[in-house]
Amino acid sequence: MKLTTAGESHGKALVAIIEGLPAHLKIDKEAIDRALALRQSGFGRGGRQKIECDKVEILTGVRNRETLGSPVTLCIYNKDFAHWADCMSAEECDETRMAEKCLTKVRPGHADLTGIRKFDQTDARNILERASARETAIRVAAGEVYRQYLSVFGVEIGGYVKEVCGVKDGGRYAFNDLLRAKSTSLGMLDLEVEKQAIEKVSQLKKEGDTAGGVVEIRVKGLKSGFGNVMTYAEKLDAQLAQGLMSIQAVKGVEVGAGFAVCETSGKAVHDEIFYSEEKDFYRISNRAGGIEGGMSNGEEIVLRVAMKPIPTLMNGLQTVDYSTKEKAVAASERSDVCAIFALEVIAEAVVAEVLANAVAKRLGGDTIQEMQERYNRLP
Ligand code: EPS
Repeated sequence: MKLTTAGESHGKALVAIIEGLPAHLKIDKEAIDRALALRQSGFGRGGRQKIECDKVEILTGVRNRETLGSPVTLCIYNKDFAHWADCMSAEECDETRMAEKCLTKVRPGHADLTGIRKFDQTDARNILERASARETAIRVAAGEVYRQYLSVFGVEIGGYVKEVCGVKDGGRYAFNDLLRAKSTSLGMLDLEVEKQAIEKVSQLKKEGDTAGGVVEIRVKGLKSGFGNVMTYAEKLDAQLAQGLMSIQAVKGVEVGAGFAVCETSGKAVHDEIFYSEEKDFYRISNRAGGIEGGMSNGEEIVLRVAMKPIPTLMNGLQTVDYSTKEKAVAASERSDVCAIFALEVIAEAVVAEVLANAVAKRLGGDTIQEMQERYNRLP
C-alpha cells in the first residue's frame, strides 16, 4: 500500500491518496471524523482549532461504504483558507497581502532557514506552509482507514501521554486502561500528574514559551512474523521509527525498554520464552516491546515517541533576518503551546499505516476476505 499526502496549512485543502487497499473493506466515515475531532482537542492548542472543524470527504475508491480496490482519495477542506485565499491561492495572489504574510525572521527549530536556502526562496512561508503540523490532519484520516483494515485481523492500537515538559507519569498500565486517555485534558492517565502538567503548560503560555513531551503507543493482537528479518528496510521497528520520526516535531522513538536496555546486562533485558498448548509460545516480560529481529513476536508492541517543544514562540529567540542578514527576534505568529494530545492521536495513525503495510505485504490478496482467511491460518 502507498500513502501520499498533499496540502499546505492555509491552502484550500489537505488530500491523501491511499493505493493498494483491498476490495470489500468496510469504511466507517464517522469513525474517521471522530479521530479528526480527537486530533484537534487537548489542552494547549492555539486559536486555529477554533476555526477548523475537520471532517473527511471521501472522493474516490469507496462505494456504498466499501473499498473497490482502486485508490482511495481523502480530502479535508481548510476552513481558514477563507482568510488566506488572497495570498495562498494557486492563481495570482495579492502582492500587498503576500508582503504582509512574508516571513524572513526565521525561527530556530523550524524548517524556515534550511528550507528557504534549499528551495531558493526569499519567504519562509513557502516552506512553513508544508512543514506545518496541519498536514497531520490528513494522515490521521488515512490512519483511521488503516486502523479499520487492521481491526479485521483483531489488531488494536492505543496510547497515552507519558510526559509533558518534564512532568512524568511513571505508571504501568494495562491495554484497556489506555482508552481513558482520550477523555482527559492532556491525554494522561494519572490525573494528579496531569494537573501538574496543565499548570506547567499554563505557566509556559504566560511566558510566551512552549512544551513538548512523550507519548506511549501500544499495539495488541498482531500475530508474530510481521516485518522482515531478511531485508533491513522491511524490519518492523525500522519502519515504525521511520514513520514516527516523520511526524512534525518528533525527535526520538524508543521500542520496548528503549535506551534503558543499555543500563543493565543481557540477563536482565531479554525476555525468556515459555510454551504451553493453550498459549503457544509466550513471554512473561516484554522489554523487547513486541519486536525481535525486526519482526513482531506476538507480544504487545510498545513504542515511545518524544516531541520537542513547538518552535513558534510568542517570545521569539534570537535569529537573523534572512532578507537583511541582521540580528532579529524570531517571527512569532498564532500557534499551539502544547500539541502532545494531538501527537498521541497522530502517532497511533502512523503506527496503523506501518502495520497495515506490513500485514498487506505478508498476506497479499485483492479482497479483504482473502486476506482474512490467510491471516487466520497463520500460527
Ligand atoms: C502550526 C501552526 C498552527 C497550528 C498548526 C501547526 O497553525 P496556524 O499557523 O494556522 O495557527 O495550529 O496546526 C494545525 C493547524 C493543526 O490542525 O494541527 C505549525 O506551524 O506547525
